[in-house]
Amino acid sequence: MTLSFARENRITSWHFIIAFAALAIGLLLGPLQVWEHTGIKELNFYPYLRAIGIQSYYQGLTLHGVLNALVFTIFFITGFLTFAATRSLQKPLTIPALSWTALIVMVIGLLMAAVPILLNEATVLFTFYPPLKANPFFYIGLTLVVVGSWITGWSLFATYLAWRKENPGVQTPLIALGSLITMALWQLCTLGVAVEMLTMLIPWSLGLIPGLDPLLARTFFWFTGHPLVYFWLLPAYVSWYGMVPKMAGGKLFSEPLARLAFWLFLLISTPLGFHHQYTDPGIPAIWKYVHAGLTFAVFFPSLLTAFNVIASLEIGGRARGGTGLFGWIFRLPWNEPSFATQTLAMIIFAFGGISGLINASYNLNLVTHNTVWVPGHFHMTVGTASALTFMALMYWMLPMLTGKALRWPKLALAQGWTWFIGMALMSSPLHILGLRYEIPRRTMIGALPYFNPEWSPFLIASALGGTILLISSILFFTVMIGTLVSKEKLVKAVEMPVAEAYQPGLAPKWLDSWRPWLAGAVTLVVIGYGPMLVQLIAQSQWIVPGPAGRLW
Ligand code: HAS
Ligand code: CU
Repeated sequence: MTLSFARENRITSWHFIIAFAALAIGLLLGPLQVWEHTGIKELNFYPYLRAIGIQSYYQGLTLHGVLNALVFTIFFITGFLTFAATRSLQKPLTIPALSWTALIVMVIGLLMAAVPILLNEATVLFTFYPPLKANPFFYIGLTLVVVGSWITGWSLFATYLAWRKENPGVQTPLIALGSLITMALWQLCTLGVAVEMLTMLIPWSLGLIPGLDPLLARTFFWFTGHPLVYFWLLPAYVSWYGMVPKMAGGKLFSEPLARLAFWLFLLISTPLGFHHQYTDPGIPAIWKYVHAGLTFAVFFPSLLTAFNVIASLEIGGRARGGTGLFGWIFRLPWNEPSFATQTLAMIIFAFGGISGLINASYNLNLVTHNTVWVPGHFHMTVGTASALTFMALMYWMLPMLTGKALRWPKLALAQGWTWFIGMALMSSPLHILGLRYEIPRRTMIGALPYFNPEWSPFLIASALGGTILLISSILFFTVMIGTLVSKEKLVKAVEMPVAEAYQPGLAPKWLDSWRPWLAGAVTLVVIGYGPMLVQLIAQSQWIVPGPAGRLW
């Protein structure tokens, strides 16, 4: 009996339409920021933006951060995981109404959050740190986007439970397991931001409580804020483990190790948010060291991934006739847009990971924190490992969802390479400027009274990189829209690539049982956050009023 996934395709397609619409707008602010940073007056376009409603740098930066880092990612990921999990289980959604409801709740939330930003009433950036204050609809809207994403997860868990009942004793396919673990991690880690929104930011912005405790708010935010990065990363890992080895003509070198990596992310990702708060007073150093140690621990599953994915690519390269120590690299399908672009994303991510480890080092972080080093880091991680992988997935998913052949595949290939070159050129100077000159992040650098001409070569290189990224973005949307309007049908149906295990059936049972890993994750959260949260709540002073009066 051939299964129909037409409904799942429609749900995924709507998620993708909204995700890439958000990206299209959010991306545009990027080049404006790097051009302004050069300090070259002619490249500062902010005064002209007033004509289209962008009143301030911080409104633009909030649009850039919220649309790219929150809206694009959450809509894309919930759509992709719905697609990947149901295809991998070979089981359509058990309660599709739940997934539709999820999407509707997310869209309502998006509209509620977007309007205040566009009205310049929510210039609090994507981390919305109080005592900066926004229009309450901004907070309520983002809360609904997260609630909607939870409902997507519940729909996937219901489908999975039904699958488990119908397939007793059968091991969960890897792509489904990675997708479901990502959703489980998301449900656990978003409890922090849910508490922050419901008990602090929403009542405070509505004027129901006179003030709040910024340290407590930040702590709840970073309870979510770091595991959020793995919610962004793990869908890319689902593809890098579960699909890319197949595209390379290889096999997944170690399937058990891949499973272990996903479980370790669930286990360790949440209780380490203090590495974003090393300079926050009021958190004893000992707890910062505990979180630093756990951050180094969560580095490990990514190292496993690097080893396993490269070994899997090597199997593919050698199967294509590659020889010698590195000859296999050149035999990989570099002419295939989705494969090449994802592999380029991995290479950039390796450097983003290294700068993440430097961030995680308590003492080094005191040098890099709040400097442009950090945006340098996260444009290589979420801006490339995640965002570029998500774009690359579209090079086979769009044909699969539309039945149309990918238009201009060579342009798609050019898009991957221009993103790779543009991002390397945009982000590397930011690392140097942050480390050597401690230039502050989230700042109109070109307008700084202490602008130092020594910075200019690096800022101009970064602006050149941002310009190349703009060209890459235009290439991406050209290929997408070209494919959507093209009449050329696929000659052969596109299937989701599923990598086989190099040695099948090796994964032990404990790599397919949820209870111990979930129990471990919750226990680590209680240990890693419990005592400090009790103390911070007990000593909290809800007296910081934020800006006086109504902002709207
Ligand atoms: Fe981070 C700040 C530490 C990963 C995103 N991070 C941020 C912020 C964002 C972000 C958005 O400890 C700023 C938040 C804000 O606005 O304040 N980060 C880490 C660490 C990791 C890490 C230790 N970050 C990510 C990922 C992100 C992301 C992933 C998004 C997707 N980060 C920090 C810290 C801060 C921080 C501090 C706070 C800084 C401050 O002071 O504010 C690790 O998880 C990284 C592990 C990654 C690796 C790389 C493995 C390489 C792989 C690819 C190999 C394959 C290749 C292909 C090379 C170890 C898997 C080869 C190809 C062939 C052809 C052979
Ligand atoms: Cu972090």
